[in-house]
Order: sequence, then structure tokens, then C-alpha cells
Amino acid sequence: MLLSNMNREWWKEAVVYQIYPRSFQDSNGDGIGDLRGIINRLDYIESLGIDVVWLNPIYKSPNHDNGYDISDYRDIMSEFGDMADFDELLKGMHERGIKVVMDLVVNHCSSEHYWFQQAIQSRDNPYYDYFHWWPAENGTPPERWSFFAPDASAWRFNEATNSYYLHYFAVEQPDLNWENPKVRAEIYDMMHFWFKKGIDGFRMDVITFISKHDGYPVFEGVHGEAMIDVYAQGPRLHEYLHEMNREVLQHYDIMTVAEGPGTHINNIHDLVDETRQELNMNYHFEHVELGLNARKMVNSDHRDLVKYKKILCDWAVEFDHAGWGTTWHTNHDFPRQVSWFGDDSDEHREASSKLLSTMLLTMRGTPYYYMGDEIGMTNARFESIEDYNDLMTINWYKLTEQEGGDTQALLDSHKLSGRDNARTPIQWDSSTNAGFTQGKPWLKVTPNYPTINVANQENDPKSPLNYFRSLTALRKNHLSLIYGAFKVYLLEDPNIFSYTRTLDDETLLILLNYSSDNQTVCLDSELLSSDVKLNNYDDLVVASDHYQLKPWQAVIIKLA
Ligand code: TEU
Ligand code: CA
Repeated sequence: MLLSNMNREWWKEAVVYQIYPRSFQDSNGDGIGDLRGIINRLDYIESLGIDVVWLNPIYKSPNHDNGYDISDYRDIMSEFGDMADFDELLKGMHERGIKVVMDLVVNHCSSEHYWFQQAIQSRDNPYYDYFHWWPAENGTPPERWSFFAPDASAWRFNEATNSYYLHYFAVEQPDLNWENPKVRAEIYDMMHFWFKKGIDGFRMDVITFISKHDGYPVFEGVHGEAMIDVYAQGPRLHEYLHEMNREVLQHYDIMTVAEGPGTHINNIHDLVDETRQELNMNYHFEHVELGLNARKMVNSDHRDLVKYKKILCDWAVEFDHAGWGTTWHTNHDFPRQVSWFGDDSDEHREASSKLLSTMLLTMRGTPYYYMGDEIGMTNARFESIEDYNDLMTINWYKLTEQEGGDTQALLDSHKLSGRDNARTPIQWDSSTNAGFTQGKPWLKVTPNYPTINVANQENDPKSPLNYFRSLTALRKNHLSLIYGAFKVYLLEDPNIFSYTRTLDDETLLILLNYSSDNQTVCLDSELLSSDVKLNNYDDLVVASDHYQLKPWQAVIIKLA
């Protein structure tokens, strides 16, 4: 591939760093991270060499789902601060050359939003049509599965209107009715409000769900969680996104990324190809859901490297001619990368966390990197349901209990897969509560903070933190890692992930040993070189027909 043929864009060259504000840094001792806390850590954020920060929702919210239930889209959650703090934060980021992407949560709002409070009064209320309803005189509504409802049903009866409203997520998260042009106009107007403040883009929460099937038909033969793929097939999804692009997005130099449950290779081009004029990027869930059954129960595919590689490689080459992809291992909804994909034992934690970061920053697509992974933070592994805050784990626990199921098995799986694993406070130092708060943290700090923390790693040139900084720097100096052609080797090898990235006259080989054992990697002579650009060990054994890799060794090698 030739750079001169590439359609260069800043968001293709960026590394996105995700901040979950609730858990980043508390500044006033109430145990909840806040905007002032982020402002106080701006120099740290800049030191990482990242380009964009994605903030999870910071809007006014009663926090049934930690900000994903928004009661006022133009105001800041009181626990996080106020609009003056936001303006200062945005300015501070921009002064450091960092762009800011906000979460756009418009599939649903909060049941405390003015629109919903009006809507539930009567069918004549002008806001009634802002939501989706099933009139009770039509009988029981057809099955719709809810992620978070205590009874798993996405319909909830409302007495005053004698109708059921739709909520794909919690009862407190009613779905907005995009079929109503007034709703779309309100949303576009709100997006302009934030773009005029100077934000640099949106990560769009479950944006693939916004178009509902007319008349709420029965989804024949599809039940429970399997409905996710059907939810993503709403008939007017692309019409709405194209309209949003025309009305809002195309007027600014910004980036957009869909959170895309239900996206697959067979439908992705409709969403992200340039000619479609919809969104820039999407993230799918295929590799992070590998090994997960319903209710995030873990199955044996969890450690199947060959399946994992095949998913990632298929997506990497899918954008050869059009569109652009993303890479990620976790976020606030998934376990810590080192605990799920690596080996978080004392022996291998640092090497494996460096390896996983290497994959994310050298694979094709814009990396979305989750806060805390740069120091190799691990899963919290809560023992008791009492320790959980997340309504997902709590509701599935209750559901399992009601069904007379195995609640211990659910807890055991969620120690590995639960969302709260990645939501524990950032481990800044070895002082009380890891330096996150002077008060009582809203979610327990992971007990390994005296060992795993930023302060310890700052002064250690070989720490995961400093390795991550080298990676972001290296990526900036090698456009082949961004625009280069992707080619995989040894696809069927159950331990090794190896691939090249080639642009103009440069080829980089990335060798990753996803195992806690030594591995011999036999490759053709043109793939053997000792010109090492980055290595998570001090040395690399290159023989006449193979490389010898140590446990979780990751190397980036320039080929002659
Ligand atoms: O998550 C949407 C969502 O349901 C998936 O990420 C889901 O967790 C995954 O498919 C399960 O394997 C978004 C937000 O990221 C999440 O925090 C919110 O709770 C949810 O939307 C509702 O707004
Ligand atoms: Ca606080």
C-alpha cells in the first residue's frame, strides 16, 4: 500500500483513551470521580501520548446506569461538577493537543427526563409520541428482551396512559421514538450545542438500536439476548444516520464512532463506508463476546486464540477498500484486558499486559484504549453480590435466584466477565484508597493497589506504563502501523499471533506470544530480522529459521 493513495484523517491516526469519570480521580472526598479530578490529572493524560479522550456520560443523571440514563442533555451531573468545570476541562485538553469525544446516549433517556415525565401523563400529552408505546387494549405486547429489567421484559405498564412503554435497557431508561421528527430535531439541536462548545466528536451509545420495527411485530423464533441482532436491523437506521450526518455531523471537523451491538462484517459497510455519509467508525463485539454465553456466563471459547485471531483478521482486511475499523479489548462494560485475554498472575501480568497493548496499537484500525490498562490493572473479582454496583450483574443475579438457578455459578463467571471489574478506581499510588479519594470510594478499590499503581511505574523505565508511552510514540513515527497493509502468518498456531504491516517501502513484523510458555516461531527467511523497534523483554533470540519467544513476549521488528 502507498501512503499517497491513503485518505489521511486525524481520527485514523489517533489513539483514543477512554476515561470513565466516576472512577478516574475524586477531587472533593465524596468518593466519586469528577471533572476537577480529571483536570488535576491532565499532565498525566498528556504524558501518555494519546490523541483523543472519550468521556463516558457526564450529563445530568439519576445514575441508575451510571450516567447512561440522562435527565438533562445540556447540563452536567452534579456529582461530576458543573458546566464551568467542563469548559475548563475542554480548554485544558485542547491546550495539550488532546481532542475530546463525548458519549451520545440517544437510544433512550432517563425516566426522570422532562419529556418522559410529560409523556406518562396522558396519551394527549405532546410528549407521549416521544416514546414507544403499546396500548393495553391491544393485549399483551410481543416479546422484547431487556438488558436490565428485573423481569427481562422491555415493556413496562403505565397506569395513566393505559399503555406499555418500551425500554431495551432499565425500566428507568425509556427508548426514544426516532420515528417522531420532533425527537430527531431535538437530538440534532442538542448535538449542535455540544459541537459549538468545541467538542471533537461523539461515541454513540447503542446507536444501532434507534430504529424500531413498525408496529412492534413478533420476532419469530428469536428470544432473549438473541434479539440484539434484530434490534440492530431496524428498517430506518441508515436513513436516520444519514440525516444526522446531513443535519449535524458534516458541518464540523469531528469524529464519530458507533457502539454497534449487532454489527457484523455482512452489514458494517452500510454504516461506515465514506460514500454512505453516516459514521466514521464502529466497534463490534465479536472478539470480546467470544467465550461468553447469555448473562455473561463464561464458556470454553474464552481462551481460544485461533478463533480470536480469525475474528480480528477478518475485520482487519475488511476495510482494505472502504471504511475504517477500530481495535479494543475492553471498556467499562467488559473485564480488564489483562485478566480476560492475558495472564494476571504476578509472574506474567506485566509482560502480558504489554503484549495486549502492543496488539491494540499495531493492528489495523483506530485503537480505543481503556484507562488503567496502561498500568495493567486487573479484575476486581468481587466475592459477594453485595460488592457489586452494576445493575447488570445485580439483576441477572436476582433473575437466576428467582428461577432457582445457580447463583454461585453466576458470581463465579462474573468474577471474570462482570462489568464492575473494569469500573474500580484508578490505582494512582499506595496510599489509602490508591490515591483515588480521601473519602469512601463508590466502588471498592482492587486490593492489589499497593503493588499495581501509577506512582510505582512512573520511575521504572520497564513498567507497563512506560512501555505504553513508547508504543504511542512508535506508532506516531511509523505510519505503516496505521495505513499499512495487514497480513497474518501462522493463523492456525494456538499460541502465536504474528502479522506484518506494510506501507511504501517499510514492513514491520509484529510477533506476539499469547502463552505463559516459551515458543518457537518458524518463519521464512524474509521474515527474520533482528532490527527490533520495541520489545517487552531485554532481548530476542533470532535463529536461522525461527524466533524464540519467552512467555508473553511481544516484539515489533523492522524487516529488511
Ligand atoms: O452498552 C450497550 C451494551 O449493551 C453492550 O455494550 C453490552 O454490554 C454488550 O453487548 C454485552 O456483552 C452501552 C453502554 O456502554 C453501557 O454502559 C450501558 O449500560 C448501555 O449502553 C445502556 O446505555
Ligand atoms: Ca467527587
